[in-house]
Amino acid sequence: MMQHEQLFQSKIDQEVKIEPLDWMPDAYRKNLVRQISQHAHSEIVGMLPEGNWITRAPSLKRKAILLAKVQDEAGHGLYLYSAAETLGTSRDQMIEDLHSGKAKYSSIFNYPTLTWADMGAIGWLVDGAAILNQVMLCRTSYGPYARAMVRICKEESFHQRQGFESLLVLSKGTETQKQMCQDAINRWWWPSLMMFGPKDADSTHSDQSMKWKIKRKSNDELRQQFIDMIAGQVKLLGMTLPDPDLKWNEERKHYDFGEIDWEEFWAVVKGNGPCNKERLAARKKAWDDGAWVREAAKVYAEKQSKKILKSA
Ligand code: BYC
Repeated sequence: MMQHEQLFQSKIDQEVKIEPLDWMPDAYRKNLVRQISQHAHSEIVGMLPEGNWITRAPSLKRKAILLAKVQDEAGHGLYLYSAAETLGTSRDQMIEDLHSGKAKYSSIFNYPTLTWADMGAIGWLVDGAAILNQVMLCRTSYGPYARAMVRICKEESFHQRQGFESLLVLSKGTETQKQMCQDAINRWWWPSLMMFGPKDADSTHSDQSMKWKIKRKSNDELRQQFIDMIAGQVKLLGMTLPDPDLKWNEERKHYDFGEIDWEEFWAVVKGNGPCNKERLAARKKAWDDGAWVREAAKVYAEKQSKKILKSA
């Protein structure tokens, strides 16, 4: 066992990817199943707030973009569930854990989408936050997860740009459109900062995940990178971020920022955010409504196998 563990750690240290059939510590496997499945759930639950606006997009062009984006999220969920399955868990188990509340999904998707400007703010801020985290995950130590992330990042990059461009149009529009744009930024800013997880000092998994190179940057490091990036971009929109303490710090060469409401974060993570119940109910309904499709696909696959066996 000791030898296995040494070989495993030296592969990680030498940047050799860990593959599904390689020996790995149980805790590494468990941690990855946790993170990848929660990531997959986030993509699937994340379709709901934006899906809410597909029928109300203001033009055919915006509708086509939004449809493509929401479909991309479904695809991301599929790549990620498949990556998690290579670790020996099943899709049914992961879905059950989501429905029972055992598995988490990103806190951000428990907030409502109140106006069309929220579609732009989600693309720019939420996908913007997601992409910083995911660029790091392209180099994560587990091969199937890293490879899934490469394609996901390409698509997220389009998502972020379409969000920014959509807000740019609003920011140059009528007074009402400008107000909608600012209001959406105000509502999504703090929840976006919470996406990066608790402060490093309060993070349960970071130390071990960094040693195993599952994570390569800490929650606080990525959060700071995001704030620096967005504080620059918001000027192009002529809008502001809702933080009176946001200020460039010449010494640190980073923006200082105000305190995140961690009570709100933990309340949302524990299931008490504005939309937690609604989101889970929507997912459960979709699962129940799809039961006949899964059943039909299973019977069809069994029939095909019998046919092949007969003709062999
Ligand atoms: N929300 O020890 P920590 C997208 C939990 S979706 C809820 O720091 P870790 C998109 C954490 O799970 C992209 N829970 O954890 C889709 C842990 O609890 P458990 C989503 C959170 O894992 C549609 C506990 O708090 N991205 O792009 O080392 C439309 C302690 O935290 C949150 C990913 O999932 C949170 N925000 O670090 C648009 C990326 N933060 O599990 C866009 C993959 C923390 O022990 N995930 N918790 O019960 C990660 O990189 C890491 O899991 C995190 C947290 C950085 C999020």
